[in-house]
Amino acid sequence: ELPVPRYQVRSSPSSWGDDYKTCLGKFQSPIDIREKDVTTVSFTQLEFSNVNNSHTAYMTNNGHTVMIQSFDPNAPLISGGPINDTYVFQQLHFHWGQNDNLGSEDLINNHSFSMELHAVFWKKDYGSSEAALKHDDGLTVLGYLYQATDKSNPVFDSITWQIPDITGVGSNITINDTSVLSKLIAPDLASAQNYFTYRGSLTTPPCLEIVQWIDFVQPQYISHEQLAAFRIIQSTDGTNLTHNFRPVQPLDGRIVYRNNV
Ligand code: SG4
Ligand code: ZN
Repeated sequence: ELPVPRYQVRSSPSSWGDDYKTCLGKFQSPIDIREKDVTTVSFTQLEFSNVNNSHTAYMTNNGHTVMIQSFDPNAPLISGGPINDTYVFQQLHFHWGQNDNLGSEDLINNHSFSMELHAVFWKKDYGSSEAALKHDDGLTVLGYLYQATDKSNPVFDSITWQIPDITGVGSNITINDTSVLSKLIAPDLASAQNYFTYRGSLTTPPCLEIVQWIDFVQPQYISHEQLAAFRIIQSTDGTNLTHNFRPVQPLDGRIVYRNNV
């Protein structure tokens, strides 16, 4: 079991390092991606498989985010691009803010987006997501930025109306749309190759430095109302989870790459 992050004042991200020294390391996430400082590289094609199959997906309030999982043996897979091996989908979850002007974890040119989706994949060779956590190339996380707008995004039709059913910590439901994973994580072919990538960490304690981050450049959209639905869930300490993003961490000389498209 991983420790539960708290975003309230009393155990805010700035004090995670007191108990988890790794959170003070030199490969921490999130970061501010400055476009003028990125290095352009031609990666091989980033490939998705099993992603468009139908998947029974479950949505859980784990006390620190809304998380969507599938226990399907034919889980989505990724390979290629900046990663050398096959990585298996484990779960996706969201980070949001107190208002629509902030909420994303990674920033682009110091700009915050309103929400960020993380799709977490573990390296297949390591046999399980738990075992993968012990290796410095254990995880790849795909990051999708969302900007709040007036227009609602049909991808969230099967999600936001059910969030009131999972306000309690630990509650979960089955999502009534077996293509929800595909809609959330399979970007169209052109956008799929347009990404930033860098070496970083989990953005919650224990902040393990085991993640190849792949952040898609093209932002997605979500309506103000759809986004507001996320802020009603309860957090572990009983208050509303109004925000759950970690502030940006020092780059410490790391290079951020951009795929040449
Ligand atoms: C969220 O709290 C997820 O619920 C956690 O997933 C996740 O930890 C954590 O964020 C950190 O992931 O992509 N933001 S992140 O760096 O995936 C892991 C679970 O607790 C290990 C399963
Ligand atoms: Zn995350």
